[in-house]
Amino acid sequence: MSCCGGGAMAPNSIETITTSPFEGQKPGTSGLRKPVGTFQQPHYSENFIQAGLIAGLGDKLVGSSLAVGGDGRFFCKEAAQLIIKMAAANGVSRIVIGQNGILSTPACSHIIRKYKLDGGFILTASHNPGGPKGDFGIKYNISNGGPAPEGITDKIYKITQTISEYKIVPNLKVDISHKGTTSHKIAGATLTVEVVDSVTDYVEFMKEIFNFSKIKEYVKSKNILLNAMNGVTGPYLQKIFVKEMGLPSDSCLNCEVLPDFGGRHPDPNLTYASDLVDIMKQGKHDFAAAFDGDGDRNMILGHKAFFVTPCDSLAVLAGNLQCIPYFQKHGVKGFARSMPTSEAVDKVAEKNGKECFEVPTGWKFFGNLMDAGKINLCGEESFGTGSDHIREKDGIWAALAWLSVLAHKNKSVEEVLMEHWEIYGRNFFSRYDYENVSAEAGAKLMEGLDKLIQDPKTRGMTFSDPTGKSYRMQYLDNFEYTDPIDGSVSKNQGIRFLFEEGSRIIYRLSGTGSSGATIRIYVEGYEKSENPQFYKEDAQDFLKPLITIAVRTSKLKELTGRDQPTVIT
Ligand code: VG1
Ligand code: CO
Repeated sequence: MSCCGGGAMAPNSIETITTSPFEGQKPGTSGLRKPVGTFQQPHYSENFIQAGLIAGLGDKLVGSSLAVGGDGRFFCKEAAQLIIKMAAANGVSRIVIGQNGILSTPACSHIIRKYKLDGGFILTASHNPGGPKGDFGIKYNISNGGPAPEGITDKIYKITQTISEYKIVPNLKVDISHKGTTSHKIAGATLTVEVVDSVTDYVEFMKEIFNFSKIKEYVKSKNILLNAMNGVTGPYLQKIFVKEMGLPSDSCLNCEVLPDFGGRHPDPNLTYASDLVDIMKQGKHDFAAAFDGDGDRNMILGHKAFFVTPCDSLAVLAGNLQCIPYFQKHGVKGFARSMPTSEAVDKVAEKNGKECFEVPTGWKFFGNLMDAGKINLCGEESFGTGSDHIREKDGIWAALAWLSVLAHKNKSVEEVLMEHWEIYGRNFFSRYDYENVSAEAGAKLMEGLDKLIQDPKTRGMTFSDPTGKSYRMQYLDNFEYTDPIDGSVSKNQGIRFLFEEGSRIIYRLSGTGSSGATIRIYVEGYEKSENPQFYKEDAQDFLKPLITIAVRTSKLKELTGRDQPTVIT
């Protein structure tokens, strides 16, 4: 019998809604990312969430537990409520959610692990712009706290291609603006929703990993700047650096979490965080870090905007494990990097007798290695650094790790880098991004390169730039990865040209864009010199011949009409 009369639904009753598939719901490098308007279409988000619940939780779905958190961008709150309603209808019995639906990606990963949850939904398009005209994203993470591996994302995609119905409790209303636990009766079962403080668990964890009093002493004697870029890290930075460490509040910039990130790209690189670079150039500060929309990326700058490439950042941390209490306590077995990331960390591994793994682009590939205890520190050239404390990359962790190194050594960022290069040599690295080219041009470029690598003539060839600088080909392929733990194979992960003496050119298409294509060209060259001055050379100058060769060989100008990249890192 209905309680409300007139054929109205009983409160909290489960409805099964008929739907049909949408094209293109294939999770990319890190979840499904599309323009907000796409997610707002009737049934679009619902279809993807239903597929995520089924593929992610399988026969554990009824009675399972989930984390939900997002980076505060436009549509996060609506999506969080939708997930609660659908999780309830699918029999989930426990949800842990950040207050107002807000959790940074690393904080969400930590919460899944700490509360021993079966999985989670992270609501973010990371560094992609937000707002009603920007991007939104949904990512499913598994019980280890990491992004779902390809086996699960493939299953999600498959389900979205044939989906015909989803389940929802349309009337369920949960107040996520107040901390606390509420219980909801759903068709004879109970759903418990725990609204937790967005920052507390994470900050407590950082205090276990790092020596806060040592960092506090150090940062008080220096001028440091942290830039949240109006993404999710603002409240975390204020808690850690202002409240805990006593820095003035103006040392943390753009800390208000804005649904459109103030209209900018929340991407911590030299182009999109140029305001921070400009301040640092004035020479009044010793250290700066910036973070992306969901808080998993970081950029590290030293005095006068001395730029640490993410590849070097990883290698420096790997070379200075003694400065970080967590590594001292738990030990470090090995390192890993994504394929396009420079081989700087490999040099550290080699010299210090550690294993080093090379995986495809995307944090999901590190999870198995961490779970198996094979690696404890890893990173990507795309401003991602992290350890096995969680299963996502972690921007604030990286800044605290750097501050630990600086405090321990009492050296400047530049001095730490110089010392590193003198021991290991320098892997000069640069990435050229050509954003928003047509999907067709992107595909053609990759096809052309694929043909080239299959041509036996290319092997053993010497490539020269107009000045006569030449590189002899040593090995080339389209990178393929076999996961050493579960044996799963990932093909077509990027075209690699490996030259003699450690120079590399790598090409791949981005898997995080929401329309068209983004071509990424990664260029690397290695040098070891007796003269330390040599290491100060500008990477662009050092790599110029290789960049010229990379652009020409791919026929980039002819195929895309682009003369210049959108972003140079
Ligand atoms: C990019 C980066 C990759 C990173 C991914 C997600 O992917 O290159 O290294 O893991 O973004 O990072 P792609 O496919 O566009 O190259 V985030 O901070 O956007 O979650
Ligand atoms: Co991110």
